[in-house]
Amino acid sequence: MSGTDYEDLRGFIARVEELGSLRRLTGADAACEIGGITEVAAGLGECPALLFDDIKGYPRGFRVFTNATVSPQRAALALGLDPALSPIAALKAWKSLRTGLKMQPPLAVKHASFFENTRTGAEVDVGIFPSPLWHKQDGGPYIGSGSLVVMRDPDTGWINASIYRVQVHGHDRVTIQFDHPGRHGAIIARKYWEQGKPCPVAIVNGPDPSLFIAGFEYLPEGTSEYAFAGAIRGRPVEVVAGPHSGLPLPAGAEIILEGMLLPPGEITLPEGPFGEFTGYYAADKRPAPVMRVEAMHWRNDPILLGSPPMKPPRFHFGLPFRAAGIWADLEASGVTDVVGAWQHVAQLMTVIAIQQRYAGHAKRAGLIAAAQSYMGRLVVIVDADVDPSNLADVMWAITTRCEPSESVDIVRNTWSSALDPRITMEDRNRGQTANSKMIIDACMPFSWRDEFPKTSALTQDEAHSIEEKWRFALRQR
Ligand SMILES: Cc1cc2nc3c(=O)[nH]c(=O)nc-3n(C[C@H](O)[C@H](O)[C@H](O)COP(=O)(O)O)c2cc1C
Ligand SMILES: [Mn+2]
Repeated sequence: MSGTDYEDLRGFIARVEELGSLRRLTGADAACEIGGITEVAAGLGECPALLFDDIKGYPRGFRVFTNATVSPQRAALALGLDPALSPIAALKAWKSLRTGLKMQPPLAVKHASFFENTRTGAEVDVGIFPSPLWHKQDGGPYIGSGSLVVMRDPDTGWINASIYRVQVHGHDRVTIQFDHPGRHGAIIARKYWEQGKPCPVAIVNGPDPSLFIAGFEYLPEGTSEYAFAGAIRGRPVEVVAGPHSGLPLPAGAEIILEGMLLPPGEITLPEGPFGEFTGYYAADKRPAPVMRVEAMHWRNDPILLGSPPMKPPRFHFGLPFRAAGIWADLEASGVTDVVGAWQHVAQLMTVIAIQQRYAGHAKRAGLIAAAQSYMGRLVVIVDADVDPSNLADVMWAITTRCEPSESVDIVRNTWSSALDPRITMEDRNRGQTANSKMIIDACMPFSWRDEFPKTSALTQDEAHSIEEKWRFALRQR
């Protein structure tokens, strides 16, 4: 892997523009309009990225960039892969790369463009940035929907930098929301709070896509997202020390907030509600820890990276990164001949394609994939001739190769979360956040696969070469 060919968010936007998928919009309202336009655009076939400027009530140049990586092409570009790869080929390339990635610790530098503008103390006003009200029933505007939250473990010095949403409550007050107590940020903050201290924290708004992807990855405790982003980039992330927090901050970032996350014993604020990636609200307002913002820094004409959760199938990433993880897990568990993996409906449905080798092969893959599928209820196993990224093909396999009375199993009490809309609020409140999963074996039955009716369809390779050869004639009007 040669790494990425962008340095910062602006470099990425320039590459997106070269691909022809950038749209510039002026005059939109941060209250619901930016969010609405973003959701509509994400549902269009070409799925353009959007750069909003001249936002109503804000100075020209204070911009919001959305749908950065929602298309498979731009998700590939963000990883430094060829955006012309087919989605399934891009995911396969990423799966292989990810297994061999070498962590690259960040590199300390002295200069950062975000020191072009600084405000501290009583001058701090987070309200100067056009934080969108993303969905109309959200509890308020969110400056952080695609922002990194940076903290240092007080015992080991490990820097955690992952994505948690950040709601604006006042000129120097924002909240940070942890989905559950196992989040690294929650674990680190608690260590400070237990000593009766506030936790130094920085919010990185407008990170580049390598940081955005790293912030979503499940990394082990002690591993910094900065090192993983460096591995994606093929060179270290450059960081400068925040003058107020001492925390390392990506030098290419657009807008930085530095401050303290206050002990919840002292203060909390009602956070949310916030539309989730399931397409629903998961809860009403809940108390969340408060960050007192002590300093803010921003580049001239700053760009806020916005990544609101939207109704599926729209998702932050146009390549299902979690499916690459499951694919690697299957291989690591000794399941051979996995030829593809994908997730549909914003990671709520997992599909694995295998070249069947023995009786029980498909179910072996299905059980592991089910165990590793967060929140989803559907796991489908298909034969190697079916493209798992093509939902129509997957449904064809289900409707022609699966006999429900024989080929479907249900596993109970499996991994979900408090965001799951199909678990009662009463259950969620008492921590009963498991669901069940249906494993659909949509492969030809192994024992009589040789007698299974032959398909009349073109193979994926045949279809591809015909499309290459006859593309011009087929597109003529
Ligand atoms: C756009 C986006 C928004 C997210 N928002 C939240 C959030 O508000 N709270 C949360 O706990 N996790 C959120 N996540 C998921 C975490 O970032 C993800 O699970 C990450 O791996 C957690 O990192 P950690 O292991 O360092 O805690 C979000 C992910 C993305 C991509
Ligand atoms: Mn982490």
